[in-house]
Amino acid sequence: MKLFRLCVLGLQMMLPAAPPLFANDLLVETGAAARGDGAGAVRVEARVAWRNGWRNDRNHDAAWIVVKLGTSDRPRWTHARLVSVAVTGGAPEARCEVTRDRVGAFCAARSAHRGDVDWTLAIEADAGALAGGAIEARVIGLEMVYVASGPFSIGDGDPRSVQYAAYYRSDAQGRHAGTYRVASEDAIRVAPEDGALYYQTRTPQYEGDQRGPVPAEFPKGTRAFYTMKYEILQGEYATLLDMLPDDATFFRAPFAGRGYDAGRGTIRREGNRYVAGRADRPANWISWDDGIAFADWMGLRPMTELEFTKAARGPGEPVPGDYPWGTSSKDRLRRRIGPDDELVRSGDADEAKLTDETRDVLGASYYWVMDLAGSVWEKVVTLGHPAGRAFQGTHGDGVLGDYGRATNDDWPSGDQDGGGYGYRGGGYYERGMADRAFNPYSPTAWRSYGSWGGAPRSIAYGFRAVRTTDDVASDGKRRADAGAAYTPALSDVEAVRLAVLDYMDAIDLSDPSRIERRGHSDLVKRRSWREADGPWNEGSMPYERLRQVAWDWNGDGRTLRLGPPRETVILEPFD
Ligand SMILES: [Ca+2]
Ligand SMILES: [Ca+2]
Repeated sequence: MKLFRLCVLGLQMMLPAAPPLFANDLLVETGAAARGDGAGAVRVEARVAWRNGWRNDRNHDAAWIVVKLGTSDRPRWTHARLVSVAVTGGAPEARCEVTRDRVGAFCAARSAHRGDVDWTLAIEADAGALAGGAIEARVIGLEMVYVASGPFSIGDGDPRSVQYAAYYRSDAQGRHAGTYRVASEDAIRVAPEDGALYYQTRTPQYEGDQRGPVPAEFPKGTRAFYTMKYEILQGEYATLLDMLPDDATFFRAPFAGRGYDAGRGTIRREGNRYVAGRADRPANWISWDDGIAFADWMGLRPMTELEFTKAARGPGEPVPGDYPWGTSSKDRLRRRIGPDDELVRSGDADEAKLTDETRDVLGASYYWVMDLAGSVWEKVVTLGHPAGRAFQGTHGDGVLGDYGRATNDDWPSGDQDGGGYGYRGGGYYERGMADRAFNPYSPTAWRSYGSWGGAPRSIAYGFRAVRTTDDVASDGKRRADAGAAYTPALSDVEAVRLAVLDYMDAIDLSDPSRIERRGHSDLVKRRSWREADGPWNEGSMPYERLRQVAWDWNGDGRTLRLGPPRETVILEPFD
């Protein structure tokens, strides 16, 4: 069960007296919100709690936190850029990091941990252009799993997998010669040539156009990213609907069709509110445009076929016919959809019992991502269509366009044969259905619909979103990462220098000759220069804009910080 409880500020915190019943629950409650001291700042308190969290040698889970702001009366919610998120209480010891684009923050245990987490947060956010008056805030969270950087393998060692359009490493005649190792984010050659990536198709509309290359900008899964631990849940999707402008709800509401109620759908409208009767049930009947709208609104992005495979398998060489739980068998799987239409979550399927030895019981991936095979089909950006290969992995900014549509230009879009996306992992259809070749559980490499760019709302179709981490490239250089111009390593002097240079570009210094590449010691000098020159931002940029720029390098306590209005920029010490 995943609670997605949201309290409007001003109400008393409604905390449950007992722990939630099920293992996969995220509780996010918004506490008091008030305008802060600084111009444009809002301070929001929140509680974030879930069970069975972890940080171990392999990876960790986390909460992705975003804040929506409105004003009293009839709010039209806006996405708040975050300034800082501090953990003010709870256990275990935790750390929240605001992403570089300030769209949200990841909160995770700071050191080795396995068990419940329960934190109170103090969030400072940008009120943006919100008018005066009482501010209303909603903190929204998702459970996420960290997928580490590094190479991995796609395809299946079993040559029979080619009939399911599995990828493979080609020999000189275009035949299956084993799995294909994805070693970097470099472009991938797709061709029936020795060493290239290739696959067989019977119906290219479903399996892909066999063309390439897959450009370097296409997210390949060798860079670290966070994925949602579960598919979008009905309660989460109802929250999206509930906070959309009225006109957008007509396009995003999934429940108008016949068969919705009988087909496990429980989202409905009650007056002007949208609610889910079973908030913890995976959200089916979600189209592609619905899913990417959710991703954009939550500051995330769709995942690619390659990232799906990485999240399922991890870095190792797979056994033939593997499922995400690492074996080629479903015999021990207990996390199945029962006759009551719910995923079984008790007994052996209790997520508290998840270890590497019980992944095949819980249906957990190498990184402990849940339900990648089974439950509902995962929608992924495909390699097998031009609109998919054009994907660059930009992140949503929390703001939807007209008709409640995602606004990222590089994302495939369109439910009716839009192209550029497809389906992986299999899905559960009618009540009591027996296992078939790839329904509800598909072997990881099978992709018989991996490039099918049609997205009717269906009983077995869901969605799961991801986000690239801000981890720095080893060379400290800029990345083509959306939302962030580049990502400095916090301990990397070179990267901090770049940050400062961009900062100075942004404030339009009158003398470009002063913008030079400098080392650490020169940064300190420049600080002196700034202070000696007084409020150097005056006249070149409004304070609010300057503050926004500065926030891009704030939040870690080590790069840049901007004080209250009319104070100078301070370079914090860094290693
Ligand atoms: Ca699934
Ligand atoms: Ca957007």
